[in-house]
Amino acid sequence: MMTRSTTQTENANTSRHNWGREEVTHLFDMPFSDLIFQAQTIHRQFFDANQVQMSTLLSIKTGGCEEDCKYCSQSAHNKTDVEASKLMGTDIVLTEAQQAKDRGATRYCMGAAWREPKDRDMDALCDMVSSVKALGMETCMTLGMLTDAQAQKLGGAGLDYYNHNIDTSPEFYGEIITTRTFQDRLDTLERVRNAGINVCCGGIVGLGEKVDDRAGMLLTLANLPHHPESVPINLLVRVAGTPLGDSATVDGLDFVRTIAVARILMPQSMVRLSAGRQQMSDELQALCFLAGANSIFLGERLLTTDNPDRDDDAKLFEKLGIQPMPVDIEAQAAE
Ligand code: SAM
Ligand code: DTB
Ligand code: SF4
Repeated sequence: MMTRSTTQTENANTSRHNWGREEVTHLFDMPFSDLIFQAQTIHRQFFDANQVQMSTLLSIKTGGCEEDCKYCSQSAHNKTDVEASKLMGTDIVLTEAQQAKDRGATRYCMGAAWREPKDRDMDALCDMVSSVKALGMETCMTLGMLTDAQAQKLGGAGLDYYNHNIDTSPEFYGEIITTRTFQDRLDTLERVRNAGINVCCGGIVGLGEKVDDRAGMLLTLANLPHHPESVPINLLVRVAGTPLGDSATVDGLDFVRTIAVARILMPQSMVRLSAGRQQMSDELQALCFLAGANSIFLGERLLTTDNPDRDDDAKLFEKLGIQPMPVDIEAQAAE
């Protein structure tokens, strides 16, 4: 078996898993400066505040997905411009991954528009994992629901992280997805955890949820038996042709509050300022970093939508004094 770059047992058990809903609501209600100060103080106990982990995404199988996620460009239920494609070959994945590495990414995240992978695809997926690792990059996959055997197989190939989001609160979830349940998501997360793969799990802000739902989403994550090592907080990318294509914009400061609360509840996790950076000003991104975000997607494409230009990102990091996080520091994974 290939080794993973991080392990789930390295850290002392210093984080809480018994947060109450009122405590989380209270955090969301705090005066902004007090909240950011608390988040930044906690952030500095566990991380270098000027280092940001850089991942790059690739859609290895695009569109035609049978799930009905209301935000997604790739759902067959939504009439978007995205064209469906078959699973990409390892050779193309490798070329793209090498380019991402050359441009400064340390982790390569491969996403497929599936409800779940088919067993016949598992060998090709494992081949991608081991080949990308051989380039000296960390690997992440997001393929939908997994069986125990599939999780074990990916773990055996050396997969470092598996991304599977809860997306929103248990209460609001049914408004966004009807083709699989919140519990299905938790079950996959447990299988990933049991296979010894680091968990990447977060959600989306801007689905029409209430602040209470943002609290419910973060409370669910923070009270898992282990905090996800990586917590992506996505700002909804409004895609034409999806039911949420015309959703109201999110107040930037409310988005920053969500990042800050995630940082306070899960002090040792990497909090990723995930989708939506393209729609944010430099100032808003800077506030997100101040609130404790320390991971981003680098590269001009997310899965099917745009991410900031390389040059714009380079200028922003220069202005903010942000350095890429070396992989060995990342290894201080959440407990
Ligand atoms: N099909 C797999 C699944 O749903 O688990 C993997 C890919 S899916 C695109 C991964 C995650 O991306 C979703 O759970 C959602 O949180 C996020 N996402 C998808 N479309 C988005 C959008 N338009 N804006 C923000 N986040 C989005
Ligand atoms: C996550 O939480 N965000 C990424 C990753 N996990 C797979 C995906 C963002 C997708 C944004 C919309 C798109 O590009 O299709
Ligand atoms: Fe499919 Fe994932 Fe998009 Fe949902 S989020 S429609 S499961 S690709």
